[in-house]
Amino acid sequence: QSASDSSNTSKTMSDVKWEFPRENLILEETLGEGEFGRVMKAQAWNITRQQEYVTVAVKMLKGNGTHAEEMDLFSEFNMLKEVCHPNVIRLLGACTQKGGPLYIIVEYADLGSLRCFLRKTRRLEVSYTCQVGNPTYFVDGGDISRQQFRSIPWAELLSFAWQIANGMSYLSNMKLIHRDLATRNVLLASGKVVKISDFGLSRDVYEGETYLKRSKGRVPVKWMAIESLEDNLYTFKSDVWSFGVVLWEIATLGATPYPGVTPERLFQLLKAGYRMEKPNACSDELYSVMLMCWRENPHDRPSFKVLVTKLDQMLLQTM
Ligand code: ACK
Repeated sequence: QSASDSSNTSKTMSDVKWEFPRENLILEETLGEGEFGRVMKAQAWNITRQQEYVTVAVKMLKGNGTHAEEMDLFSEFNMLKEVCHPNVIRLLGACTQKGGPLYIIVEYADLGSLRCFLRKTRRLEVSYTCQVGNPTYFVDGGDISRQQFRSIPWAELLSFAWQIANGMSYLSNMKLIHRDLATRNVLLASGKVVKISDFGLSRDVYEGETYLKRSKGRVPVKWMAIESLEDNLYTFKSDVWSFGVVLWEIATLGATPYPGVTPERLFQLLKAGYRMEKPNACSDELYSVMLMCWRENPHDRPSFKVLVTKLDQMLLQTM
């Protein structure tokens, strides 16, 4: 392709450094599907230049993806090219050429999403408690008593929180706002290493530190900061709010936030000062961090750097 006939968009879309031959990719089962996207498990030949097949995850659009969704996937590709951190999902390559669909190839996280992982731990406990009675503890959104029902060590939960804060601290240093931080978008690789994923909605911050969302799509209301709900404003500090919700998800082993509250009612409740209660299974210290993340004024919320330090201290206390 000559310089004269390549548009600006196609220049950012294809990238020789990352291009992977489609014929070297064997797609396997679907790992998950969203409204427009699909993630498939696959085997990639020689992607690590080791003359071997490596298990990878391939992100693509479903048939009904529009141009805007395709742009979101390209934007995710472009973000991933810039980042390299142990707690952020790693880009391995992409198939952008030869008229086929766009494939983004990332490292495979064999333990799946943190949300599923946490809920599975809980399900094991359901069968256990069912034998001793009272399964009502496990209604979605309900709390789990720390002493009685949690089989996953508290230090492990804190380690997940610490790793997410660490990855987010890196992203904010890179001037990237995630905009959809939630345990469903955090993956676990072997060794329970956290990988922040799903950059579809994330944006580079070129001007100032605020991103104003232009169009209304499906929005993750229960993870959104008060200013994002009110004015579509996204900053590093709105990611910090979402991180507070992630801490709540971790402490409840993957419950859905604001149980019983409809998304329509949430904004008024938050505006009136309502915040989620401390989960039974949560330390006072971790809950106080959640409340800091949910302060109405974004400037009063801690940075990810401060959150890493706080979680570090909490982890040390468990040793
Ligand atoms: O909880 P899961 O099994 O793990 O369901 C979701 C689903 O796809 C939609 O995001 C899974 N998934 C996404 N990316 C990856 C990946 N890189 N490695 C493994 N599973 C993934 C995720």
